Amino acid sequence: MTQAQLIQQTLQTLAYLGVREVCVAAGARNAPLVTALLASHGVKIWNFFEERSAGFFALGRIMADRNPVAVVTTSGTAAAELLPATIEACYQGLPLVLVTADRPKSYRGSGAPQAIEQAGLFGVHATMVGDWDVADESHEGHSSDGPMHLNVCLDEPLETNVGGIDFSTASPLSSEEAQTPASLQCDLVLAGGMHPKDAAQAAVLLAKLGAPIVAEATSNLHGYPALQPLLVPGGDQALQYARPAHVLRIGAVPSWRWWRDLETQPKVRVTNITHTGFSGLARKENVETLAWDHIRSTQFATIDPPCGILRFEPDFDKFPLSEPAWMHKIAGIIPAGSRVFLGNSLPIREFNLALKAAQQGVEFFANRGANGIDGLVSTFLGTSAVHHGECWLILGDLSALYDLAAPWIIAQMDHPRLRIVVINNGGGKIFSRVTGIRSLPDAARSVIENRHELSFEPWAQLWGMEYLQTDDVHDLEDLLPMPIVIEIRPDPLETEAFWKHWQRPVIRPR
Ligand SMILES: Cc1ncc(C[n+]2csc(CCOP(=O)(O)OP(=O)(O)O)c2C)c(N)n1
Repeated sequence: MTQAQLIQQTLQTLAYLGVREVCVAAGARNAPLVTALLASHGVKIWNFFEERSAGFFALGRIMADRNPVAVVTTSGTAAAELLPATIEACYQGLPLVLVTADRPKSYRGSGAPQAIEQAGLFGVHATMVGDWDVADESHEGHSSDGPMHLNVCLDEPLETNVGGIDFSTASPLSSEEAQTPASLQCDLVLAGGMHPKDAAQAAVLLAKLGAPIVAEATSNLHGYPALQPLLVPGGDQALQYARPAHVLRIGAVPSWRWWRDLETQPKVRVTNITHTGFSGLARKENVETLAWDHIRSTQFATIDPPCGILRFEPDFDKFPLSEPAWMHKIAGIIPAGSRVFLGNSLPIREFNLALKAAQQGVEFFANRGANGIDGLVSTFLGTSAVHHGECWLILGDLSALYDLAAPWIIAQMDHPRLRIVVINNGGGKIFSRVTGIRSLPDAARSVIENRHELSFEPWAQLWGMEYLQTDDVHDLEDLLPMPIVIEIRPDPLETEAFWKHWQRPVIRPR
C-alpha cells in the first residue's frame, strides 16, 4: 500500500465511524493527514497548537452533540498529551477517536527522535482499532464503544498532496443496544449526570415511578414539572437520614459522599442504569448494572414503606458573601436557554445546593468521568462551540490555572457568548472540608491547598476576553455578548460559617 492509500483509508475509517469534526494539532509527521483533511468535504476542522486542549475540546464536542469526534496528533509526547482526555472519555463512555501519526514500525524500541511506543499508549482506556504501516499486509479496523485509537505510521518523504474525501457520503455505523425486558422495585433514586436528551427519557420513567429523587444539577432533571414533588433538595445532608432497601442510580456516578459510603452497606441493593457500564462501586454484592436502553424496557415499582429521606434547604441569606451563597446568586441570574458547565471540586457540589434558584431550560454539563480538575475550560469550550445561547463555566481557581491555554480556540468559534466564572478562593479549598486535612498544621494545609494570591485579569487580557471582578451579582446581568472572565472572591469567614451551620446535627423528627 502507498502512503497516499494509507491516508485515504484513515480518513475513510473516520468517516465510517461517524466522525464529522476533527481537532488537529499539527507537526511534521501528521502533516499528510492534516493536509488531506483540509482537502476533504463534509468535515469541520478545529485547529490547535497543543494537544491537551484539543483532546478535551473534542470531548466537549462529543458531550454536547453525541457524535464521535477525532483528534489528530503528530508523533511522540504529542500523542501522550491525549491521555487525560482519553481517560475522561473512557469513564464517560464517549467515542473520542485518537489518531496519532507515528514513525514506521521498524523504529520501535530504537530511541530514535520522536519514536515512542505509541501502540497501546492509552492502555485499557482506549481500544486499539488500528496500528497501520504501509508495510503491513492488511489494514483492518473495527469500531468499539468509548475511546478508539488509530495509530498511523508514516515514513519520509511525507506526502502532503493527497486528495481528501467527502465525509458526508459515508454512512456511519450504528449500534443498537439489546433490550431485555425486566422488572424491579426501588425506594430511592440517585440521579447523576445525564445528557439533556437522556434526562427527557429518564423523566418519563421517574414521574411514573414516584420514588424520591436526589438529583445532581448535571442530571438535567430539574426543569420537569412532574418531578418537582419527587426531587429532594439537600444532597448528602438529606441522604444521611435515608434507609433505602433498593437504590436506583441513573446516569453518571454521583458526587455525594453518601454514594461512596454505600460501598460498606452491602445490604442496600443498587441498580445502575448508565451508558458507561461502570457500576461506580467496588463491591459486587447486591449491585447490578444495566445498559441505558433498560430505561424503556424495564417495569419499575416503588417499595413500601418510604426510605425516610428528609428535605434540607440551605439558608443562603444568612451568609450572603459565602461561596455557596454566591452559587445561589449566580444560579438565579443565568438566563433560560443557557448551557452551564460545572467545574469539579467545590463548584459542582455547591451548585447542587443552589439549584433551586436556576431557571427552567438551563442545561448542565460536567466532567465527572474521572473527576479531574484538568481540561475543564477546554471541555467547556467544546460544549459551547456551536451553542447559540449563553454558555457559563463555573470553576475553581486552581482548575482555571490548569487550563490557561484553552481559550486559543475561541477565535475559531462563531459569536461565542462565553461567561467564565472563576471562584477565586486562593487555592484548593475543597481540602479544608476534608476532616483529616483540616486538623493539619497551617503550613501543611497551605502546601496541600496550594494557596496563592493570583489574579485572573492578565489571563483574560492575554486572550482578548473582557474581565470583571465584582462583589455585586447584578453586575452579571445583561453582560455584553463577548467572552468575559468573571472573578469572584467569596468571603472565607462567611463560607466557613455557612458550612458549620449547614452541617450541624439535626434532631430527627419522630
Ligand atoms: C488533574 C487533577 N489533579 C489533582 C486533583 C486533586 N484535586 C481535587 S480538587 C483539587 C483542588 C481544586 O482547587 P480549585 O480548582 O481552586 O477548586 P476549590 O477546591 O477551591 O473548589 C485538587 C488538586 C484532581 N481532581 N485532578
